Amino acid sequence: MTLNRFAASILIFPATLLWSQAPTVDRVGFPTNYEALFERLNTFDRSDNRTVRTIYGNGPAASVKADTMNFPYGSVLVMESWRALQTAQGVPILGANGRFQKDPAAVPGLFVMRKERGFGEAFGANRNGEWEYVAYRPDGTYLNRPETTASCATCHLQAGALPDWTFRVRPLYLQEGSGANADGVIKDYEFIPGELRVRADSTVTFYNSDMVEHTITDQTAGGGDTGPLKAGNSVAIQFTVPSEFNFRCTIHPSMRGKIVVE
Ligand code: HEC
Ligand SMILES: [Cu+2]
Repeated sequence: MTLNRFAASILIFPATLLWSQAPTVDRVGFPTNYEALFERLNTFDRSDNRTVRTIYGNGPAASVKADTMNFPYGSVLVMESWRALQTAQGVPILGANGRFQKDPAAVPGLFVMRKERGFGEAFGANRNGEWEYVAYRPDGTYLNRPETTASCATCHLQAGALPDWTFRVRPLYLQEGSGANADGVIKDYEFIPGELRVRADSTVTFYNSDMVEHTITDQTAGGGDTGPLKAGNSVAIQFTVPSEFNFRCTIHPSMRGKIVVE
């Protein structure tokens, strides 16, 4: 009888632990002066929540360029999440380059992850490698204290071990992707959409979401040519006067598309 109750209390113990499996001490540390001291790895417009997100890495983190990513100990990644400038209706106001702009009145969130030997153990079943997480405001106060970072680890688990539990630091995004939202994509040897209508003086961003290189080449003699656009790269093309552009990929001539500038 006594033995049974003892066994029961042991069973409850791990269940209680599951609720709060996160570090209790901040071993990540506020990334003082990250804008000047870290390397800017990637910046992109996130349209679903209308933020401009910039990822910075310190020296060790920025040294990782290979296809398979394995960050050295001492790596620190900072993701600055900044509210985009937008109208009262929540429509982002684009800058001259066709990109979201930071709202100067907003206070960004700083999401930070640090990798050190043995880090992450406190996350238990949700541990992803040797990373620990914390989120700060620029003044050093907490958005997420260590105790509340179980969700960070749980979500980053999705990224998988191959890119070392990171999402957007992969070479595909690191290289030349502009980070703007795409007006058109190139996928599976096709321009999508095949025909695009834009107003004069618009900037159109194309992403190559395919695994191979393609070009966007105007078919009229002397017309514009992007040259080979690598997988994961993007290009912004500005159209100034009303006209019709028929373009194709010079590498795969059956790939054709059209932009009507109205
Ligand atoms: C709901 C899932 C989710 C949660 C929760 C989450 N992240 Fe992320 N995190 C992402 C995604 C996805 C990205 C890639 C950027 C994007 O798409 O917005 C990212 C990117 C990052 C990056 C840049 C490196 C990378 O992986 O690309 C850092 C640093 C980061 N997150 C830290 C944190 C911290 C700290 C927390 C908790 C306070 C947290 N994250 C919680 C999904 C999540
Ligand atoms: Cu092609």
